[in-house]
Amino acid sequence: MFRIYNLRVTDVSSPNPPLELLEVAKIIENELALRLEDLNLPQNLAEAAKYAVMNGGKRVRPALTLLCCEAVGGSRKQAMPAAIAVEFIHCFSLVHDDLPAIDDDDLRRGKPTLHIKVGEAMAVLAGDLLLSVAFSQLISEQYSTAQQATLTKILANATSDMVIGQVYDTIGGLPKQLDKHQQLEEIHRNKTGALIQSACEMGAICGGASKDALNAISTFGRANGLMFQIVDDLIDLHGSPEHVGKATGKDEEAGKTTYPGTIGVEASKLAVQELQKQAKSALDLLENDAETLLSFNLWMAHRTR
Ligand code: GRG
Repeated sequence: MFRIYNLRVTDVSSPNPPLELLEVAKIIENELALRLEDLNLPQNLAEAAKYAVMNGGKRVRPALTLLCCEAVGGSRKQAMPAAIAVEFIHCFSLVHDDLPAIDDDDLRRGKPTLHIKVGEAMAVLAGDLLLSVAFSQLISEQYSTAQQATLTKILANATSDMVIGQVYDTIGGLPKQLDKHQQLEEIHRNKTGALIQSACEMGAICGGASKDALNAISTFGRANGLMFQIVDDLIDLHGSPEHVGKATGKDEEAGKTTYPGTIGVEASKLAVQELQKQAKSALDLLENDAETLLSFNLWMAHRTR
């Protein structure tokens, strides 16, 4: 056992996040379950939504929201509604991404995907539901009207960027003037990076961040978001479905534009290191202690699923 940025960790390349972060994920899980119950849905839709959300996700995005709020001097509690909102959006995106019309996946988080479990129509509808109830989380009395408006704008923009990224990735339409490397970055920053960046920025807004602190968190989130997808590309290339909990090797099979496919495995690993350093430098600009957030970022650079 050794310490990284003050957290006790058994191994940086452990598939599981540091212990303290597993605890954060557990608190988020409890809150997700409560928020779903509060929706008062017909039983079949409630079961589908629960299956889509309460199924062993790592809770990376909501954990970032809580930790970014804390890193600008707020409390984790202040950031909870925004954290739930971003995880609902993420779960919606996974459900729709897995559909036969898009990625056509049978396995997600180690279990049959939602459309395999309940059929395509219900999976589409449960995804739609999660997309809408995500935004109602932001209309929370915990937030001022100005905060509600800012949070809504950040999450709506990130969600539409994610859809744009998915269109680029699966259908095409990238701006023609971009070279191969720029195309790659454009896909990744939209498809995955935007939502992760928004998770961080929303945390900062919930914590009442100053302009400088919000800028620092935004830079952190941007680097962290791109890094996350490059690591995901490497996992898709090298991971086993049993370990990762979803089909792997699919990017290459589908001829997708990936980092390792475009710049090679070693250069992709270097890009991860570089982005991790950029994320760390951004946190150095904060007045508050961001050690937990930094530890999380480090684990994200080394994760294996
Ligand atoms: C609007 C029809 C329609 C579809 C939306 C936008 C979209 C489809 C899909 C989003 C694109 C997507 C799935 C990007 C991949 C992002 C990614 C790496 C997901 C896995 O995230 P993890 O590892 O998953 O955090 P867990 O299971 O831990 O939550």
